[in-house]
Amino acid sequence: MNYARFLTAVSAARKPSPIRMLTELQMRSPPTLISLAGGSPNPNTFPFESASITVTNGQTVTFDAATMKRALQYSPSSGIPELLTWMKNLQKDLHNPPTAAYTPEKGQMDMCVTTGSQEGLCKVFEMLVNPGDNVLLDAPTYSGTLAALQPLGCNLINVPSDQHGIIPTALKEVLSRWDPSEVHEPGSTAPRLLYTIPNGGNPTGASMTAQRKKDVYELARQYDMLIIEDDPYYFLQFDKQPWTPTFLSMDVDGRIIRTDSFSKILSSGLRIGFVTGPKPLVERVVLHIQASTMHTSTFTQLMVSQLLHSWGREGFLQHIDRVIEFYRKQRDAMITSADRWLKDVAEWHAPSAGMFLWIKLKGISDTQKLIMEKALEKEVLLVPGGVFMINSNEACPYIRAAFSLSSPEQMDEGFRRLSSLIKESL
Ligand code: 09M
Repeated sequence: MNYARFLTAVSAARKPSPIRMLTELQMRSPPTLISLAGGSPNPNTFPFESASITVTNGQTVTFDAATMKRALQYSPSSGIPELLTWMKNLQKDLHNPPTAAYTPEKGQMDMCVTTGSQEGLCKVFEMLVNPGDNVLLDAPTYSGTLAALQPLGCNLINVPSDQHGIIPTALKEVLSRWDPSEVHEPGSTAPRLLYTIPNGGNPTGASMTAQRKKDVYELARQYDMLIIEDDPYYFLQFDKQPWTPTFLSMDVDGRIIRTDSFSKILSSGLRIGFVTGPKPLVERVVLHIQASTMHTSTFTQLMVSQLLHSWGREGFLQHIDRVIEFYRKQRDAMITSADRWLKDVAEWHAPSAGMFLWIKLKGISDTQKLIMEKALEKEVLLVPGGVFMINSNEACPYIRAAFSLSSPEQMDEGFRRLSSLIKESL
């Protein structure tokens, strides 16, 4: 793959920081090396000494004095090595990406740690999106993606989707405006990027089938596009074991950039996410990190890494099973309440992953006013669907309900209030 054709001028101009290169060299050197090069502060002056964090299963994550010093110090921009290695192994075992065995130039699979997947997405967009570019996505989509993409001045093109995500024939139809043999010509306006949330979509709850992913990947090959696979709800697939094959698992060309997140399974506040993709592109993201945040908090990376190492793969997957079990019950409770209160006034599809129910209100053309004014009076809060649309001013009859935080009783009462609100508004 010719990755240079995908880079923005800003991203292509990024150079490694000479100081960071020296620091990373020093970290790999024997302790006999006397370095007067590093600008790291002396951790002996730092006020924290040790830590002991109790894990729900009774284990503890402990930072002795030496570990604490490391946790409080600068660390590599791509992430601390033990966390990266653990994650690379997991990624290879879960997805078996063909690119794992490639040379770097061919798009060898690489990874970096990001401060939540949001940071990864934002930096990936900045790396790839020029003003005026045509970018494909299946709207409604995550408002944080729109917030990161829209200021870049690109033209967002909606690909029709349903409860199984992007409809391949519809994507083909959208792409038929361009001739695949001309996408490499100078000045071609053909999209070079497609973004999608393949499992438990936010806000729709949609999950793509393996066949649809295969068909979409084939179209990406035909038009030489990169696919951004934003998959924070991968580990929240309720009904399927083994989990649906990912785009990453099909990536024979090195055209997939995948973002993973620990936000929904370990902690959202620790801010740990990952970008997986072809080495030449992951390297550009790391250069951006170097020039902005420098790295994700060493403390939180060490905390998570120690937990993962003490759990091992099996312990991690057992934890995931418990998380899935929780959200599956929550989903079931929400569907039961929706059936009880909303059957006559709304419609929805039960999601097979994620934490959202996407509800279409019947007879109400736009939910913005209903939610922002009247719902608050009735003491029930939902997200009006418009915020997930490419054009947020367009009337939208949908609302997003999250089943993550409320108890089944609260969901039931919330939907009772919503139902009476809708009936009053008709
Ligand atoms: N609502 C998300 N989604 C959200 C949300 C959020 C505060 C976050 C998709 O934590 P990260 O950075 O790994 O997650 C970012 C992210 C990426 N991609 C599809 C997501 O849904 C997180 C945070 C308040 C509300 C929030 O509503 O949906």
